[in-house]
Amino acid sequence: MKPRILSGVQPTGNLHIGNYLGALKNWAKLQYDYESIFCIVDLHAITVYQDPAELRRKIDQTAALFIACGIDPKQSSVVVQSMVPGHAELAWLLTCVTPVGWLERMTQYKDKAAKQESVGTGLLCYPVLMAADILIYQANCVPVGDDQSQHLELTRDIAQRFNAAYGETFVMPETRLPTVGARVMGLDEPEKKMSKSAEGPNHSIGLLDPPSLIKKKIMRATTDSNPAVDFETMGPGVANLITIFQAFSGWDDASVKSHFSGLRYGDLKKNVVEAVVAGLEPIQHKYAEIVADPAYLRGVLRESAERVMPFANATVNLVKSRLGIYTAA
Ligand code: AQP
Repeated sequence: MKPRILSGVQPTGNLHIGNYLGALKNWAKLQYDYESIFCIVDLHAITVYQDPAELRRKIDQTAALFIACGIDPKQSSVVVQSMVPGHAELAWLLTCVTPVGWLERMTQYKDKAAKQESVGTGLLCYPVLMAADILIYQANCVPVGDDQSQHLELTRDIAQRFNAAYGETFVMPETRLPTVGARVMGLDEPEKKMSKSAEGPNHSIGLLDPPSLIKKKIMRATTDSNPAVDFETMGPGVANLITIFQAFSGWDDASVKSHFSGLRYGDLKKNVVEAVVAGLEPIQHKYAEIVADPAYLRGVLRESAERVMPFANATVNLVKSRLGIYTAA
């Protein structure tokens, strides 16, 4: 039997090249070596207010983008989290074994809470729901970008604590980061990770951005005061552009170094534009095909939920019986 992987994306904002390079591109490669479950984590999205109609549209858009980025629904399950009730149920059961101090320490919670006037309980408990997403499928491996490493540590801590208190129940999941593109930074603020929720118009490159917009954003990307690429002294903005180029082109370190050393920033940026436009073109083409056939997408989501539901229910029942409470009739 193949080992299992699980990962997810929130259906918020516009998916960007950080999501692609940090997560989706890696998933598409790994799906042939693992039994794969990829989730649109809509229950995570509602930890902050979402317009209901817009959220529904984003759920479908995210699912379509998974497939456009190379996830093959015959090979992998494309699961909307809210269609499998066990995620929320297991999250509650795990919340009861999780000390609140563990959650208050999460840097993503601290960052997001600092931006809210009133902090919802869901925002604090978000990492427990993420632990439930992973543990419900007894996933062996979780391919994510580097920003999720702390949450993965917490998932292991929760699993260990449950196993120690109630007996061996959960598989211990490993984190798997991509070799290039594990942390793509904002084009306008290269000290911060590229994020869907950031507001600057030139912050991120959306997977559905047209070539003219991609060009405009990259040509305006923050660099530094050097006149040309110097690998010894370059700042985070230039390093980020080179990472993006390398991740899209697949060039090795030596080729990247010899090609870009001494190149003026305008030329560096033109190279990056070409690589990104060429990399996104087939994704955008496939996306247009998928959205032209909404029945196909609905079928994929329904079949995927039906495929994973028995497994999710079995884990929830195992956990409930370990805790000494009733399982579903
Ligand atoms: N900048 C990034 N570089 C590499 N990987 C990234 N991921 C996210 N940003 C980067 C990876 O994408 C997957 C989905 O993450 P997400 O849905 O949390 O995306 P986001 O862009 O981080 O979304 P938000 O809504 O803007 O969240 P915050 O506000 O937390 O940044 C994950 O595998 C993630 O590692």
